[in-house]
Amino acid sequence: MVSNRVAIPKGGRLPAGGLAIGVLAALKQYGGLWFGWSGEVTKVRRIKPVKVTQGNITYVTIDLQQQEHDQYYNGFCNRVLWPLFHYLPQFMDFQRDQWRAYQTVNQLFAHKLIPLLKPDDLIWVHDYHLMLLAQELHTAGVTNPMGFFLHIPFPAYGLLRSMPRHTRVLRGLCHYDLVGFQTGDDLLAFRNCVTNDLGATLIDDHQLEVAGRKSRAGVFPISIDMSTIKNAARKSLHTHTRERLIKSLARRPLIIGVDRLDYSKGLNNRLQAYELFLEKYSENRGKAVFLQIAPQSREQVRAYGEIQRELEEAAGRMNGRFAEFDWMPIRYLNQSFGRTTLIGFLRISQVGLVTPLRDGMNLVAKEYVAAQNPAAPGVLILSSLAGAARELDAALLVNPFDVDGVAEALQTALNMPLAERKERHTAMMDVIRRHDIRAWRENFVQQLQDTRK
Ligand code: GDG
Repeated sequence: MVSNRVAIPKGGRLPAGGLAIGVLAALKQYGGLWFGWSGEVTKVRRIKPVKVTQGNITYVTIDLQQQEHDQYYNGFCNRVLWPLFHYLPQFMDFQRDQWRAYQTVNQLFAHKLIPLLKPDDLIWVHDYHLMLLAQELHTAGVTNPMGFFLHIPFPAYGLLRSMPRHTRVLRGLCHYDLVGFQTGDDLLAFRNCVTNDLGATLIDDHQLEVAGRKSRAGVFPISIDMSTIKNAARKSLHTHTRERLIKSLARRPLIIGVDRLDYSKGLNNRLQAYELFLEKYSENRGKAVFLQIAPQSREQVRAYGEIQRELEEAAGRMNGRFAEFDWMPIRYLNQSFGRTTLIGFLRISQVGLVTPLRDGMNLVAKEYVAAQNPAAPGVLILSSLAGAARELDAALLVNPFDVDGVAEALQTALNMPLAERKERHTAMMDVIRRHDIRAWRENFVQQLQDTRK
């Protein structure tokens, strides 16, 4: 496994982030090596990568130098690829030296990975930071099967074209034997881009050929481990934090949001929708409580600092406007919680509010459903622009840009009869059970192996 960042579990605690959870679950099943950046930024890189073995997994990490970190990670990855691939080009800020740093770091990863490779290794690369890695490995003569999974959406051709160097990126992707996407829409967009831009030949629904090299491309919706969530939900029943939250609510209904603090998660619109909900449906004032958990991420990128300020202001304004001496409408926390605590919070919430402006998948939506008590499940309100909406169509689907629609959905959710809640919950559980995290990794690995047949 190769990803930009390697998350070595410390005392059973993982950093917030869907990729880390998915990669780790796969590695636990197969055993193997996870290679990537240590998270350390140093003046001079340690020559030898650092190796740590825990059980059947070996973690190998390298450091990045300050300039690489600024230009590759904060630069091309998070100021160009992230906003553009989330259909938010207004946040894109292209600089040529950042593109060069992106190439250099992909080369560096290849160079440091090669000595670790065994002839029968399958190489599975994750996410938008490393789209050129297969090309670099090929140039150095590596012939192992190489797969790539994109955790975020893939943009439509009309949008991708606005990114300078997009042809180079597409060419890089076509060096992988298998390219995986979260949804059929992403796959379609990719096929469209490679035919328009590289003149690729589409052999069938899943195979394409560019400059004499054949690749496969497919859909592998990432998911969750149902039993882990259920166990955490059960364990959470006996935790002090759960008791404290329940006591603090004094029988008021709880609406929950859990997202990394990121402009793509639609938190601004969500807060506006909640404010409108309190305005329009005034019977909820003094009653509903909205708990938004938003651990900080990518603090060094300017847009993230700005959105943090905007959200603090919006939450403060709303509390100032509506709060009473014994009730606050919103509890806004830039804090992360342990897994059990978090799942426990999801379980006791009457509404899960998941309204990204775009999202590759969104695991919180699936976790919310899996954490519910089947006898009295809460309601999931889900953005139709999250990959998860393709599977969880029994959720209350909303367009996150339609603030009125989200406010209405909140009112509908809080008043939904038990029979309808159960029906929707059962339908969503069926989908998640059929396509769990195991199906995701096994399908991907199987298809990667098949590319050599
Ligand atoms: C990317 C794509 C895609 C969040 N706060 C805490 C916490 N989390 C956990 C959640 C969930 C994970 O982090 C977040 O995953 P998401 O899928 O919601 O979002 P991204 O981080 O943006 O992930 C996304 C994913 O990759 C996988 O492919 O679904 O579309 O953007 O598991 O529960 N976990 C803990 N404390 C927190 O405070 N322990």
